[in-house]
Amino acid sequence: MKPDLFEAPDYYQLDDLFSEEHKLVRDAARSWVKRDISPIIEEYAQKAEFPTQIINGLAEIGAFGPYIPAEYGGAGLDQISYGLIMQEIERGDSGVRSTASVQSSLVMYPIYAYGTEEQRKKYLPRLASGELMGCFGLTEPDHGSNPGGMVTNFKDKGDHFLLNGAKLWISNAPFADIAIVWAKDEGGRIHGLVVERGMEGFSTPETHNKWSLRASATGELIFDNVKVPKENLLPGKNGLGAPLGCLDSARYGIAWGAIGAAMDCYDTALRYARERIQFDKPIAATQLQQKKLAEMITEITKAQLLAFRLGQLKNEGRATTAQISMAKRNNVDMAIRIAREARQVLGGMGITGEYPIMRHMMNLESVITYEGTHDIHLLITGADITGINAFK
Ligand code: TGC
Ligand code: FAD
Repeated sequence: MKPDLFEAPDYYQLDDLFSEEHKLVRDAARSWVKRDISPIIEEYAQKAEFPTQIINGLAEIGAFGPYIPAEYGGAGLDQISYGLIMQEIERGDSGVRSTASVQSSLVMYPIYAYGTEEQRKKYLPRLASGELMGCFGLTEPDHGSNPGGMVTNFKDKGDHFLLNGAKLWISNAPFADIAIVWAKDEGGRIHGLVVERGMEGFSTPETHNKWSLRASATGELIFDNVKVPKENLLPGKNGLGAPLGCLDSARYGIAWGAIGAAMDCYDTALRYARERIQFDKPIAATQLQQKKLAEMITEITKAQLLAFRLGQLKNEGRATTAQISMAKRNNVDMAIRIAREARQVLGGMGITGEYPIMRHMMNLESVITYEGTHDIHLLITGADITGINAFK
């Protein structure tokens, strides 16, 4: 892969709105991605392997639990810093950002928000340092967009719960030490359980042959009469709203992350267009290529402003699920469109691993599907503005 010459676009001088802490956190993540992700990521994506050696680095830049209080090992940062870390990591690769999103918002967050003090102390510091890695099991083979229909269930056996069922498409599953598993009790109410690797009857087969998110490990969670200690139930919240509350946080991070992937594609295409000579002049001198590049920076700028305002609302505890859906949907769609256009600017070179664009483009096919598909987020906005739920 070519050397990482990335220069972040900031067309509307958003830097003026960031605090010194925001910029420090972002620049640390940016330097780490240049040093530890860019040189290796293409190779790991090509061989479809998660680079486990980056776990310590992710922990050091505060990517595991950025907004979890320091007393539990988190970085104690605000939501804009969290977003900026996700942006920088996804500038490197969406699969690496996935690992950080899952660990922070789908594993640490539910333990922090719904767990007991004992559970927080037991798991959070070790998750923040990367000593323990986690995954989040909501989706099932027959229940993706409609997680409320899940069939994974547990029965009360007196001194323990007996868990049965299966989860599909689970990021980090093949190597996770713990899984936050959403399952129904005998009354059909959804609860979160902490399932630990090594519990009898619990297995995590890897999902192979992905054309997308190849540097992220994806797998199944299979529960065959798994005895789960009663103290592993997260007691603070139950019902579908409990996992959906975690998704709010992860989707918010993705709204920022997608900007990173788009910025990398734009920056690569801009540099290439200035250097690539055809018909005796740089292709950047042609109106058609300028149109592509001008539209890219316009869309990136709009997405940056959307994410920044959402971050302010999130810091004030005022961001709604529907506002988060709008930003996740818009920004991921923006990124995938830019990846497709940027790929064309590079001509044939755009399909090679010499440049990051094709990898971003393929990754974004997962990002536009997971954490709620593009269409599901549109329906969330539709329900919010009309007051009529079109899901059912
Ligand atoms: P609905 O009737 O709308 O809601 C059920 C209950 O949940 C409450 N609720 C929320 N509570 C907290 N936070 C939220 N964001 C909430 N949204 C809804 C709601 O008030 C209700 O409460 P109650 O007390 O009345 O029961 O539910 P529905 O069955 O109609 O479904 C709504 C729908 C389709 C929007 C939702 O299920 C959905 O978002 N589907 C998409 C599924 C999804 O996003 N899956 C993601 C799996 S995890 C993943 O992909 C990780 S990718 C890895 C990575 O990030 O890298
Ligand atoms: P379906 O729900 O079957 O949807 C298929 C199509 O139908 C979509 O286009 C959808 O928009 C459309 N559709 C569905 N319902 C409606 C409707 N009512 N109206 C109109 N259109 C509709 N899940 C986890 O729990 N944890 C993870 O860590 C995780 N990681 C993932 C990693 C990857 C790489 C991928 C690809 C997925 C991951 N997922 C994870 C699962 C992801 O959240 C689901 O794939 C997603 O929610 C969509 O579910 P589905 O694939 O079953 O599609």
